[in-house]
Amino acid sequence: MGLTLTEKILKAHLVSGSVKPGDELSVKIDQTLTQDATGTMVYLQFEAMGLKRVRTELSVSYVDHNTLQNDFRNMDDHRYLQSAARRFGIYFSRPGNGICHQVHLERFGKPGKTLLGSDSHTPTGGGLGMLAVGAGGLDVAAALAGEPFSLNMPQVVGVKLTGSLKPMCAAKDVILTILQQETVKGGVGKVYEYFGPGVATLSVPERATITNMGAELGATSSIFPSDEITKRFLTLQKREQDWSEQHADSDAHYDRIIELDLGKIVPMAARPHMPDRVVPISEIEGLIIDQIAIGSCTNSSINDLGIAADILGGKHIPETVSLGISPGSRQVLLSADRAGILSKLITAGARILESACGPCIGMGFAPCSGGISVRTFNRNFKGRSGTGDAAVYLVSPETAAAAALHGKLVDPRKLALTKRDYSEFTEIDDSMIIAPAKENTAAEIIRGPNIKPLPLASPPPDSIQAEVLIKTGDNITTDHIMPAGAKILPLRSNIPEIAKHVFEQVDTEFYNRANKAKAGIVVGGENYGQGSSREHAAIAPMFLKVKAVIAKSFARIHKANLINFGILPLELQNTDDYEQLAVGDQLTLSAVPENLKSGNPIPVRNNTKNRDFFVTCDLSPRFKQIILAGGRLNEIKNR
Ligand code: MIC
Ligand code: SF4
Repeated sequence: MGLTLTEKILKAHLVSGSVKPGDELSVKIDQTLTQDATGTMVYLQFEAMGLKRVRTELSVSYVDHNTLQNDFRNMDDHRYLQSAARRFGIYFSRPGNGICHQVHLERFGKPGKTLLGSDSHTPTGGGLGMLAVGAGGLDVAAALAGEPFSLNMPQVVGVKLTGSLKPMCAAKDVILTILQQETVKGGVGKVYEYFGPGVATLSVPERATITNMGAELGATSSIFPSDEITKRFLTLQKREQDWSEQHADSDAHYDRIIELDLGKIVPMAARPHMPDRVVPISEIEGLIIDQIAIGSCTNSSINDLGIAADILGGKHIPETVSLGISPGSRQVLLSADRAGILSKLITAGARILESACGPCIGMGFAPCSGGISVRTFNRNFKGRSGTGDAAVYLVSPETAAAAALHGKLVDPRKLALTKRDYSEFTEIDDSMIIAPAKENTAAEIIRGPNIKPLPLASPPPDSIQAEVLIKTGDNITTDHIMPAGAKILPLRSNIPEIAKHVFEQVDTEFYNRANKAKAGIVVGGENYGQGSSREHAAIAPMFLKVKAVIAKSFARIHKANLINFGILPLELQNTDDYEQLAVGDQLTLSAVPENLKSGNPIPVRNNTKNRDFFVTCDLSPRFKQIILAGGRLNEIKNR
């Protein structure tokens, strides 16, 4: 039987294990990417490993998240990252050069390669036919040191595309449709692999919009074949030598197949406050809006800005709305200038923001109180925009621009325009990327006063006595656990400070309660820790003495981050026991290391309720080794 593209790439990079479903395997990582909000931790961890130079084929350090620079802290981090890149042989993409995923797609991604990134939207690279996976910073630091990346063989879901998109219907509407069907937890443990005749009708940036937002399905990755369209994209990037053909065998076996006729896709929107609350625009047409934002790693290519300019060109936005545009990269900005797109947008009243994550992560352009904001982004979690009571709708650039023109949601098909291809205006300028020196250097690493050492976890004791500090519902995101935004992001290099904000949007008393308790436990529902890769959602709770999370189920990256930082990810053997647990309950977990080793359920005594129940910790041999060592840094040191 033939192989899927996912299996082919994994097999070609296999270090141990096999591609049999459910098996643990480890693979060689060719490329890594980091961004500044997770990157400082990555390079602090890499420094702690004591190597002179990275052992990957290519590694890039991007600065795109913390670019507001309200005080010294952001730029101190940038300096640290730049000096670490110089010292360890890493490309450095300077602030202003663009969002990591967009720039990586343009300048570095290669079909057939593996990419590990300390950002959950790393699968954007799947638009080029590479296997790109998001992970916690420590896993990326280990990959920089040449360690393979381990995962359980995901199921491969084939998405068969037929037909072609109708005018004003977009790639964003495709992934929103899939999210509507599959939900934010439907993709856990899966790779979505696209195939079929519809693939050839989508450009690389369109494919990348789809693979980018596969992260919202909870998927390990998403991937498209690499074909003539990919070749054309790389040729426009003056990188035709990086192209290779990549596709599944014609008789490949998929664990499941989803069939999607692109011709039937209609404009969609994800309503507040989850990316899977998707409805057709026609159902919510007429909604009055306050703000529109076009950009983010999901939708800020030249054609995304181009269609907005074509919709808005020669017209002006009404005085009731504010329109912000953050081009995905400096390349997009320069090309949009060359194509006359920028002047059309500016004349129409758009505010041109920096080429960075910006409003997507609450770094500026927050909506007004109770505001309705329509965004081309990928996440609409409550409070993420920077305004706690704002309502964010996720849409395509077509729908966003139509909304900007009318001050309300309008089905963009009513504008009867056809999307133009602006890619011929692609302007290459790598002058904001600093290439690594060929030789090892002893260049000094510059550390500002906000960069504090990383705290270490310790191995689990025989029995754990701890208090339930918080009880959450299903689908809790890492934004709930460790919020981002303009106030908190600058604290990413300072764990004692950032720890004060853990769970603050959900429960303002969490920090005080955790401080008073000798040790803590978090109780969660299904899909606990979905969303970003930020390991701060594990490191900061670890710093606050959280010993375990007891949940119904976990999201992949967060579970790995908990293990890496020595917090036990425990699943309720009987999910009904969830009802019995409450904040303040004193729990005793017995024979912890013994049961972790054997894989047997761990008995838990709820001393407050006088009840007993069991939790399970079903870990691969490698994860067991890490958790028993008290986290991955300890485990690497032990070796
Ligand atoms: C996000 O979109 O939530 C982020 C900010 O890019 C995160 C990374 C981070 O928290 O630094 C992600 O997606 O992994
Ligand atoms: Fe940046 Fe938003 Fe993309 Fe995260 S999702 S990398 S914050 S643009």
